[in-house]
Amino acid sequence: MTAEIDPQLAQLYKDFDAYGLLPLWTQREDLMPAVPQPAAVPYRWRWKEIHDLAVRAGDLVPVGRGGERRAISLANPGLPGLPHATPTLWAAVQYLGPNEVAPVHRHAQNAFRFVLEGDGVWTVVNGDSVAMRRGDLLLTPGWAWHGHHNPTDRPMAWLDGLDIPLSSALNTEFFQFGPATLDDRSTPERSRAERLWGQPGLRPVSALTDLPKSPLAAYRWEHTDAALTAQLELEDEGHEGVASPGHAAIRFTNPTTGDDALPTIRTEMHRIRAGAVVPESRESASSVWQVFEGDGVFLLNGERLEVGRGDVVTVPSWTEVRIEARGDLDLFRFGDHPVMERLHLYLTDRTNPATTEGPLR
Ligand code: GTQ
Ligand code: FE2
Repeated sequence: MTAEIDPQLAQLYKDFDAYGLLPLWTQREDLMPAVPQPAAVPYRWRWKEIHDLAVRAGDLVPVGRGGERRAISLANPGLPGLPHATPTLWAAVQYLGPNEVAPVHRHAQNAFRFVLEGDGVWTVVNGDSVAMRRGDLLLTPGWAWHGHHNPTDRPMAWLDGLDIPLSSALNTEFFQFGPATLDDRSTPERSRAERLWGQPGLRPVSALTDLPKSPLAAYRWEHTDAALTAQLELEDEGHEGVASPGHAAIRFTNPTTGDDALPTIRTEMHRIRAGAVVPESRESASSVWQVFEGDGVFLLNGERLEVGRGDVVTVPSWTEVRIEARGDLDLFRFGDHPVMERLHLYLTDRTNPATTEGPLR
């Protein structure tokens, strides 16, 4: 039997097109699938590979006004041609050579830096010089002026995370150049932000108005490490505190509100004991993980990805994730959870209402 196409129906579709119209009924499953069907794919970048390429870019490509940053984005192969790790998140390796300066600018996009290894760069945020060292998380909230300078004779590379793809999808991009030269090239041990905000539980009485973006420019590894160590010690002593058995986790937060450090990006550090497992789960948020130390396996929709120091893994929405620690495994993770939560779009495989047959209401 040949499907005769009704000439009138064919004309209807032609006319829809001519008048800028598209019907729902031919695309319903793509537009409204039962669960998220991201084009982005689970993927792993090896630190050695991306770092070697950043070093080569350091030799060949100057950093300066216009291009602004020697940052190489981790581009999800499921989103061809786009510099996006997930539909909402940018992840990049940035490289600054000896005595180089990345010029001052500001933008609506929120940013952070996470340091896998090395030191010697100061990021200057709203005129406050912030040292970057191994294990530190440094914040550059939207609209903060920022430039980076490396006064040493050693290069440095780190991971950048921004909400560039989200901003692009929402058409909320704004950008402004700063002065041509970075005047403040001071190299303090401790930033003014840390001196004012960096003592746990202590708030300056001069700053009692809550801020949507964290005023604490740096979250130091010393504190992160101590918090994770304490959780596992408490577990050994039979007390509460760990996220799940053998799995310590902390979230970087805004000290004025207790919310996520950045309004659009969740940032966390996880420590999984050797041999421990974070069991399978799915969520309607996308994440990027970087191995800070140790090695293990990410099982993403059942696919085994071995990971070691510095490797970066991207986890699109609704990907089933299971993590196995081979040795003790320290993981930095960032995700778009604050956006999903604020829009009441955050679901997990345990809270998806469509998986249970409820009464029609
Ligand atoms: O360091 O200011 O990876 O503006 C992308 C955009 C880094 C930065 C990126 C940026 C920056
Ligand atoms: Fe920037």
